[in-house]
Amino acid sequence: MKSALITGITGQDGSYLAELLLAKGYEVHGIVRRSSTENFERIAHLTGKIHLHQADLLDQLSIIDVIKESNPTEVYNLAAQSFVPTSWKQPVLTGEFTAIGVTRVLEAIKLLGRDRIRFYQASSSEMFGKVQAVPQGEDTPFYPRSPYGVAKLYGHWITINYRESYNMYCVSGILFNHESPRRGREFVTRKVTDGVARIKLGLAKELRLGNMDAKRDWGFAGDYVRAMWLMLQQDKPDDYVIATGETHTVRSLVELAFQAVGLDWQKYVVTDPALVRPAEVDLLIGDPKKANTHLKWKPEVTFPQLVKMMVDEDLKRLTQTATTDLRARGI
Ligand code: NDP
Ligand code: GDR
Repeated sequence: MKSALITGITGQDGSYLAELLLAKGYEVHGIVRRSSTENFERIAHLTGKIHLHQADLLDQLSIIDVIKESNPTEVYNLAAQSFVPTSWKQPVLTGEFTAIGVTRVLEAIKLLGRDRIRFYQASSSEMFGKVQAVPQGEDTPFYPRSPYGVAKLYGHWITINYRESYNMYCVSGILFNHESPRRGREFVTRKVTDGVARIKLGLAKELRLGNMDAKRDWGFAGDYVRAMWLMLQQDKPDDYVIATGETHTVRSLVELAFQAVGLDWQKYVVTDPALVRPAEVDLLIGDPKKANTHLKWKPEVTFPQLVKMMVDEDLKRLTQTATTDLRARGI
C-alpha cells in the first residue's frame, strides 16, 4: 500500500489532496501543529480515515520523528504562511516556515529515505511577481514582489538543489491561484463570494476591497491537487507550471459573483486604499502546455463555474447558520 505524508493537511489544498489520495487507496498521514483551539474543519469529514501527527515546520526533530512514524512513500509539502499581505507584517516568520521549512523537510527525507521517498514542493506563481514574460511558463525568469514570493523562490530552488545534489526524487509544482469553497476568507475570491452571500442575505451592507485591476489566473483547487499527485507518478522528477491559461481581473470576479445573486456590484463595493499592497503583482497568466502534454493534466472547472460554486456554497452555509441560530433562540 502506498502511503503519503501531507504537511499543511488542515489547509485548503491539504484537505482536497487527502480526499484524492484516500480515493486512490493510499494510507494518508498529515502533520498538524499545536494550537489552543483545533482548526480541523476542512478535514473533519475524514476523521478515522487519516492519521494525524503533531509536528511543526519550525521544529526539525518533530519532522524527522513524523517521517519515521508514518514511513511514507510520498511527501507533499503544502504547509506555509500562505497569505501574501501577512508576509510584509511577519517577513522573518514567513521565511522560517515558507523557505527554511522546506529544507527541514528535505533534510529529514535525506536522512531517512532519500531513495525511497518522493517529495512534492508547493511552489507558486507569486515567484513570477513583476512578470518578465506573458504567459509565464517553466522557463520564465522569476522576480518576486513580496517576502512570501521571495521565500517561495528559496523553497523552489532548494528543492531543485536536493534533486541535483543528492539525486533525490524532488519536484516543484509552480501552481497559479486555485480556489474553492474551502479557501480561507482572507483571500480575494472567498472574501468576495462570502461578502456577496452576506449582502444577499441582509447580513452586510458593503464589501471593501483593494486593487480591483490586478489580474489572476484562477482555477479550482480540486483540479490542482490532481496535478500534484501526477507529478509524483512520473518516471523522472521535473517541475511544472499548473494553470488554466486564462486571466481575469478582480473586477470581473466581483461582477460575476454579484451577477450570480442578481445584484449590481457598483452599489456595494467600496475600494479601500488600506487594502492595497506595498508592491503588487499586476498580471499572472500561466502557460500549462508542459503539464497538458507530459502529465495529461487539464483543469475541469471553468472560472464562471468556480465563482458560482463558491457563491452557492457561501449562501448555503450562511443560510444554515442563520436557521440554526434562530432555532437555538427558539424563533
Ligand atoms: P492554506 O493557507 O489554506 O494552508 C496552509 C497550511 O499550512 C495549513 O494547514 C497550516 O496549518 C499549515 N502551516 C502553516 N505554518 C505551519 C507550520 N509552521 N508548521 C506546520 N504547518 C503549518 O494554504 P493552501 O492550502 O491554499 O496552499 C497550500 C500550499 O500551496 C501553500 O504552501 C501555499 O503557499 C501554496 N500555494 C497555494 C496556492 C493557492 O492558490 N492556494 C497557489 C500556489 C501555491 P494551520 O491550519 O495550523 O494554520
Ligand atoms: P494572492 O491571492 O496574493 O494572489 O496569493 P489573494 O487572493 O490574496 O489576492 C489576489 C489579488 O487580489 C487583490 N485584492 C485583494 N486581495 C485580498 N486578499 N483582499 C482584498 O480585499 C483584495 N482586493 C484586491 C490583491 O491585491 C491581489 O492582486 C494567493 C495565495 O494563495 C498564495 O499563497 C499563492 O501562492 C498565490 O495565490 C498563487
